[in-house]
Amino acid sequence: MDIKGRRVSIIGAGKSGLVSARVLNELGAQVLLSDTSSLEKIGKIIDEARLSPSVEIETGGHSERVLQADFIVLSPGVPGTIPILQKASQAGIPILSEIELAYRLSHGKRLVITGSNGKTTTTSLLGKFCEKHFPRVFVGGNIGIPMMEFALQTKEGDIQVLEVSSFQLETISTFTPDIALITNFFENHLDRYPSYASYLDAKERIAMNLKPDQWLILNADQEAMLGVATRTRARVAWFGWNLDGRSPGTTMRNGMLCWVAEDGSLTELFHDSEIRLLGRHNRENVMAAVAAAWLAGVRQESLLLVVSTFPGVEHRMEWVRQRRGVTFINDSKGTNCAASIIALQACPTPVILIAGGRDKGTDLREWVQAVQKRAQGIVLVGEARERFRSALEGMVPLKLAGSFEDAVQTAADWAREGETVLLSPACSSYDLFSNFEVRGRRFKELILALAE
Ligand code: UMA
Repeated sequence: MDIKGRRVSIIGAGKSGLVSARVLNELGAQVLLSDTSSLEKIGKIIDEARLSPSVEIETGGHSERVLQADFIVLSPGVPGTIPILQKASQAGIPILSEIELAYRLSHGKRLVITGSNGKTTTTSLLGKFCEKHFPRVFVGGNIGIPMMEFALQTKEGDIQVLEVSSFQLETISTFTPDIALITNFFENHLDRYPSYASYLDAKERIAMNLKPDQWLILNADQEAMLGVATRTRARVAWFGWNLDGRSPGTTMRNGMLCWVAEDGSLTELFHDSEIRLLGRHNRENVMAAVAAAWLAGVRQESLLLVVSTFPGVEHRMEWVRQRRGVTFINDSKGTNCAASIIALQACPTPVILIAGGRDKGTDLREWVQAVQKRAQGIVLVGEARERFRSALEGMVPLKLAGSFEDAVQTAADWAREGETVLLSPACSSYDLFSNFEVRGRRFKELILALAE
């Protein structure tokens, strides 16, 4: 991709925008970095990025200057519907997501994971599998390390293991995985998409450029995936508890994780008891990651080495502390109802749940059922408090907290010996925090500071 001398406007000065600005500037582009937040709010982050003075920065809104560009690079958190982007589209200015730009600037094979839940665990695990087998592996994307961070370091023969979100996929055009994987579909992000169907459409874009010799790995236990399988030109592989005669793919048979070849023959890879991760949902993540690794060429010994030692991901069912017989678990990454249900189900003891944050407007019925079943009590916090309260009133003892700190203290005081305090908010963190990681870290800090 020819960058030198091109005028580029970057929308959003978060992780994706800042690294894109740095790299494009290094490659000789004239860069404008534009953000709606005030300089007061994001000045420190921009300073820390130490951009060259030749990068122009505008804060407090996107002005018409954005339109003086050969192309626009869009941060994933910015919806494509904002007025300045509509004007850009009308003016025929190409709009590229950060992952599209990184794709065009990088080399090697891309193993790409999307889905509603389990993306981060699957991506991390697949990254570890690959590291055991290939000399150079880069792991990034929605997992918190923008692809642009390493795009220029990649070369032919390298492996990139990438978690991508529906947001990032909205503005791809040529981005093509060598192996694509969809973990599952659950309702999420209805604050950004007009319907569940449009959210799924965005996710399915992972497959839009796949060619017949590339792989699309799908969840055999979800009916919606059958439709995806019929719409793709790629070769389809599966993972799941019940492959229902489909192959190739991974499944569990008699406690063994197996690879099922195209002709139906089985290769037993390792026993379920070798997997260090907890919970049924994590078995699904392991089956998914193994399917991708196997197709990429990773074999049994490396797979076993990794699954038997991989402890899981920070902020995802992360054990924090045992205090007065109460276990504290940080599942700050549980940013939607389905993830929060899974967390509740994976907890072995009665739970005091901390939930709430920025409301995504999703249907709460199934979540309410899971809360009723597993939680002794629930502490609600953040913008979603009132809607969640109306949905739960009379079903489970609940308390409202005025702040996150108050919520944590209330839950810790409420829990009795043998119970678990679980932070799994079913909401994003943006009402009170800059992201779920900051929320999870604050939770851990508060828990670790509680007197013995
Ligand atoms: N902004 C504008 N104009 C707008 C809206 C926002 O300028 O109209 C600005 C904000 O003021 C802010 C900046 O955009 O300064 C933030 O951009 P961003 O939200 O794209 O944040 P990044 O730091 O670039 O992080 C993004 C992903 N964030 C989102 O998709 C919301 C990160 O995923 C990802 O790790 C990172 O790129 C690297 O690839 C986070 C996430 O929550 C973890 N993802 C969602 C999820 O997993 O559910 C999709």
